[in-house]
Amino acid sequence: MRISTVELRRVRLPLVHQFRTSSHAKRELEHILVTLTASDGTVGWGEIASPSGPFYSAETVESCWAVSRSFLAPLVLGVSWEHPSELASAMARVRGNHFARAGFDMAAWAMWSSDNSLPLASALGGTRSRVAAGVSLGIEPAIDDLLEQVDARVSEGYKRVKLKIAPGWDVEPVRAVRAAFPAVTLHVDANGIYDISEKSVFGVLDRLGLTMIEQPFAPRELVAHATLQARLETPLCLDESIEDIGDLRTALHLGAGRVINIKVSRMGGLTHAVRAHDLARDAGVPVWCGGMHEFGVGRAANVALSSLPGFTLPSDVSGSDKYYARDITTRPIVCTDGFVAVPTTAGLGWEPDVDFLSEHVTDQVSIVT
Ligand code: OSB
Ligand code: MG
Repeated sequence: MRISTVELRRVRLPLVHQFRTSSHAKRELEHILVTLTASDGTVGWGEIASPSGPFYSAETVESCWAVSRSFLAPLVLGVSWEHPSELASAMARVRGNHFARAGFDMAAWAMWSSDNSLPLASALGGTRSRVAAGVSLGIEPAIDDLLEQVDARVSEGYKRVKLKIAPGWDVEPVRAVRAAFPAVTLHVDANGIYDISEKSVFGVLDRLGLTMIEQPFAPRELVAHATLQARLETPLCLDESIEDIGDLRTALHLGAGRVINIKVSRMGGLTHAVRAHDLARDAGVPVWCGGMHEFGVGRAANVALSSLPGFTLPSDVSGSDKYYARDITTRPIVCTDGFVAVPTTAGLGWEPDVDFLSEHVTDQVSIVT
């Protein structure tokens, strides 16, 4: 295939509920939608789901916009390819910038699967007809607010609840949730905020029956994660630490975690996310798909990825309604009784609603050969 046009749209949507992690808070999101059109007219959509500021990873919406326009678009416009992995290899000339690369890679997979009349999930090697959905809850003003959130999500049937933690918001809220919901599958995510000398907090959390403790330390502190993991019963899960296959290989070698959160954005796209899945599966390490509050396009890619056999833990594929009053796709992504059905139609499975989208576009550019 040969791509003849790249369109980039910056799209802004408000969140229905403020989301706070140990690193930042947000009330609205601005993501970049990538539309690739091939010379035969086939179209593929992808989403660059970078947060606005460089607090989760080094990327920002601005950096993604600049790299996409100046480097990725010219690069993909010049390449002839038979499979999305070839385009991913071509884009790997660009170091880092994984969120930006992910948007292009996702669009290539959407285009390729629709051109081959395959659902995206099957194109990736997915085997499940529905995927178990977990939900991620931010830091709330007070414990009662958090309990209310957990109650609502558990009643809706979500299969797992993840709580964001930070110093000053860890043992107390987690204990309160555990006491009120003794049977709920619960995990915590620190987004790398704790100092590697921290012991007592993890000692207490280790006795609260958590499925995992996600990213306690800074991304590059793999040895510290391995040391902590050796002292804990609870599996550690790595998120920010795993930006590429090399990171994953190192983490598995060190025993830095027993669970891996695979994010399409953080890994630089579906091509690398599938490779990470394969490597973890060969090592006997369970994985789940993490989210970045994706709009419907990126969320659809997460659903497809989560259908692969190694995704044995509930993924962050909450219904669109958990984050947006109205999603950018013609149909929202719906979670029923804790599951999202994997589409059986060719391509992404959800269509962007271009009219609705255009009302929320803050900037757009079209780049042609
Ligand atoms: O660590 O998973 C994270 C959102 C922003 C930054 C980091 C994270 C998150 C989430 C989003 O938890 C969860 C979702 O998209 O469903
Ligand atoms: Mg995380």
